[in-house]
Amino acid sequence: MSITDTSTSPTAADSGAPAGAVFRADNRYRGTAETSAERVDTILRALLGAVHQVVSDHEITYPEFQAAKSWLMEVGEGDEWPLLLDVFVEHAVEEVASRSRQGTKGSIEGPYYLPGSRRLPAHCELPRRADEKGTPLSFTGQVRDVNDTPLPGAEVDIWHADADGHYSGFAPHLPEGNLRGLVVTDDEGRFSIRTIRPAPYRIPADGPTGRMIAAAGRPPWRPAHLHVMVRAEGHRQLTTQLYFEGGAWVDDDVARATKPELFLRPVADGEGGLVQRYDFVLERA
Ligand code: MBD
Ligand code: FE
Repeated sequence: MSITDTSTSPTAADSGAPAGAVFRADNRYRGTAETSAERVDTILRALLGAVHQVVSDHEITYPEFQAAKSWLMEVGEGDEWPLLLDVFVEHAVEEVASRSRQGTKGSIEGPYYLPGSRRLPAHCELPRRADEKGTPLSFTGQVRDVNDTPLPGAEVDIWHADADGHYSGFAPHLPEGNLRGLVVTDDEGRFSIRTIRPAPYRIPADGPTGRMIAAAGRPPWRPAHLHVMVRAEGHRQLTTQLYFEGGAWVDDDVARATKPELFLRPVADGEGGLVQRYDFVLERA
């Protein structure tokens, strides 16, 4: 298969499982969750209490209990815990974190962030294949603080799926670093990034996460989105996602991570492409 062949869908082994390896190598949060025995006990009681209540209310049978064990073991064997937890649980954690946040709304990080993207100047094109498919998208904006002061030298670390809904690093046919970049804002805190409009993302059907979603008869889709982490010296990092108003699955995100403030409405540039301005506002750390 050539590196430009986009006809194959990544399998669970190509995408969910590498996300497990990426998580294991991630040391951003290592050693930062110091928790007292009292808090562990409180949370464990609450968590097990909720599980026991489901067993009782829904009269879970022995065959169902054993099937649940098998499925949970497969989640581990397939290295899909990061994918599963980011799809089903991260939005709730993000909502708690967002309670104390001012400025641009956050959203979940998901399992496909990769550190170490290429540093790019403020006005740039994301790395892409020579024959990258998709509608050109010019994504411009400014990074400011909550008092409207522009933030020069801020980092807009952006990553998104291609026009087939696949992420580089998690689909073997895509070149490393494709549609990923760490863009540094100019003297006025501005950036303009040329890229393409991503497609919706489908949870791989052949892994335990995809099989559970199918077993529940739910659509396995996330709406098309741009992921960003925005960082500036002395400011609280923003992790969010931007969605396309009116796009497929925006009202039915399997990961429940959309917020109305994060919807883009790109306009035609008159040359077959789209333009969108979106400004990011950071609060002080
Ligand atoms: C994604 O692309 C994503 O952003 C999340 C949160 C979960 C699975 C795939
Ligand atoms: Fe994503």
